[in-house]
Amino acid sequence: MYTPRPEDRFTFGMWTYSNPGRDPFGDPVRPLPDVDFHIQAAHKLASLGAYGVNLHDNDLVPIDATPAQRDAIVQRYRAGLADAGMVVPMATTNLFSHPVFKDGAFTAADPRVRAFALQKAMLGIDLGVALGAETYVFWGGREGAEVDAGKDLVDSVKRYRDAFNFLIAYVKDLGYRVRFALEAKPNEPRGHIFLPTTGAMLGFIQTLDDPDMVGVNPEVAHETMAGLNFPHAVAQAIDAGKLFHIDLNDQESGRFDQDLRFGSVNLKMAFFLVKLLEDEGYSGPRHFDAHAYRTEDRNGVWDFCAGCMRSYLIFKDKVARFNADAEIQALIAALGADPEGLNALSAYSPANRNALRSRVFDIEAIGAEGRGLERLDQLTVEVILGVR
Ligand code: DIG
Ligand code: MN
Ligand code: MN
Repeated sequence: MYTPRPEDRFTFGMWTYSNPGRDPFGDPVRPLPDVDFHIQAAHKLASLGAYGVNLHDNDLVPIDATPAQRDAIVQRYRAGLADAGMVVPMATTNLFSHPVFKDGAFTAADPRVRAFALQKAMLGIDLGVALGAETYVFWGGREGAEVDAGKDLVDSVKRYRDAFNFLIAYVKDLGYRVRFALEAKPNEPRGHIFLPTTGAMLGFIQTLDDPDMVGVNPEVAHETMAGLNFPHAVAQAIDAGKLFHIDLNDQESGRFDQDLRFGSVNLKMAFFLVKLLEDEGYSGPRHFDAHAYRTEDRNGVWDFCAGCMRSYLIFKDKVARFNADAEIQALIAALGADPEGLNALSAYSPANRNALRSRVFDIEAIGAEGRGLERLDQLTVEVILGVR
């Protein structure tokens, strides 16, 4: 019942299952990956029921590879992917690891860095398209500041926009079928990252030359780090028609970016997130941008991958039980009941204006009514705990 299948569209980034477990205070605890491992991993993930693998350019192709070396690596990996029956729905550029990006990429004050970032992003898009990606993510891990005197804050937004307008034009010029998804994060590795939340990204997208080409890739851990309610952020993205991709994981609030196994911390968040994605018919990949605890060996990594997918399916089953629970649905229906037909007055017209202006409301009586949310939340918790 909770066995993942390709049609569930679960995906993992190369950097997730091959995360070597290094941290600011510790060396790698697992071997670093090579192309052979990535091909083995594709087969392993397929055996676990996954749909695809995502990658940064340099997860597969070293930053100093020659074009011939790049082509050979891509050819080998494509063959391995095909063997494993796996696809690459999303790709992205690493614009944050190399020291050249230490003060930003698209928003770097140094025009040489901005120019190199555009070149690298174009080559990364070429690579992603060659592997079949239809979504291209931009996470601006280094786009930010510790010293606000170091770059003009308004120019930084303009430079960000110039970069995306350039790359949108590039994609159109080459006829690529790919859409961009912008991923927000409030901080880490920079002290402050520009466009720190999904909401900020949604506002920024509207300032681009072709906003339709660009959506968002919200991540659980990142909105949670900002102290925000992740399902609420995703709901706004869905309403805007901008949920092009999503990064699933888990996170304890007030911590560094933990990228924990999906469903391992905030059970209620996970329940309402899965409910939102399933009820709203989100058809994109369920991408786990997470990694195993540093305590784990590679077998533990596969436990991590299997756990992410299994937990998603368990929550999906709980959502179905919630949606089919007569008592719960009756409570929800009562909350929004409209016996006086007031919903009809919410669209402006002279008649509705007059009706609203002349209506007498008994706000004391309305204010005194109980909303029954304690009962509803208790029943919700009982569904999640498996006793309903
Ligand atoms: C980190 O949350 C970022 C990078 O791993 C990658 O660029 C992006 C794609 O999921 N998420
Ligand atoms: Mn993260
Ligand atoms: Mn992410």
